[in-house]
Amino acid sequence: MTGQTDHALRGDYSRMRPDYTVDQDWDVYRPEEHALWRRLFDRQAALVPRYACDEYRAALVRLDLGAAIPRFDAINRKLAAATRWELVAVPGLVPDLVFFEHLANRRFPVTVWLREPHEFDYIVEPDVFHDFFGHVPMLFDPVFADYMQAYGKGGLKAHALGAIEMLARLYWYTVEFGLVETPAGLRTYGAGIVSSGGEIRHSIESPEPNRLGFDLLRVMRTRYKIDTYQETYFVVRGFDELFEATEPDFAPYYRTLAAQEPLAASAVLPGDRVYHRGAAPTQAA
Ligand code: HBI
Ligand code: FE
Repeated sequence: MTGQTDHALRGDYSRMRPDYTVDQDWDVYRPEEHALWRRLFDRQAALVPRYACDEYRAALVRLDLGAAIPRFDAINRKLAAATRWELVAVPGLVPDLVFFEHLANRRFPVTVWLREPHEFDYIVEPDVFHDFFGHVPMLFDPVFADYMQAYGKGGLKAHALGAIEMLARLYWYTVEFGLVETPAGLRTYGAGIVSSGGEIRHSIESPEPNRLGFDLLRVMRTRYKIDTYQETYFVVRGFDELFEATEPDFAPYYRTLAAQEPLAASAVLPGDRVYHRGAAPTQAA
């Protein structure tokens, strides 16, 4: 979810603090919003056992999110004990630098508003269901939690080097749309996938998209589209692979990448580790 949206942002930014946080005001949610949350939760919870990784599933079971829009402060008590992360309520998308600053301090921004019923199947901006159901369970995994903080610290440096776009690609192809290899086959951990009614199945079962091995430079070189299913999913062999990838200083990578043409989302290169070569028409070339 990059901050570059061409439409006005939906949230109410009028009451936010200098760090873009607001109070969740849980009592303001209407009964029909809790009912919509339950419908969204029930649809995804039925799909998670088959398509989501064990780390995600183990956390989701412990969180008991199905009854109503969660109270961030109640979950924070469990999250702090598990990985020292804290959820902070925000009106919606926040500027890149603000976002990275929160992540670098183990604070995850969660949007407070919920989509409208007609957006049941698709929403452009992240709402509380995307942010909470999609992102929060993985913050309970210690290795992934450390990756998210390392990502935030990297974002602050990338911002200084004008390399935000490359880092946004890393976030997009891992945190939002990442797959992981397991003994039982490929599973998802990406928030954008696990919170989507259609893409959770598509990402694992469809013959259309490519499924390629994660490689940091390859991912940071690859464009993405925000309003269609992904044409390529990248697969990590474990979350420590993600954390280790963020260890080195990225500045040399940015210099290498600045000298290379970005790749189309559908590209497959000779050096790629190919789990599945996509069959979609756009791949023909
Ligand atoms: N703001 N609330 C919020 N949530 C995001 O996921 C988010 C953001 N601002 C910027 C941003 N993501 C992107 O720039 C990052 O994906 C790089
Ligand atoms: Fe997200």
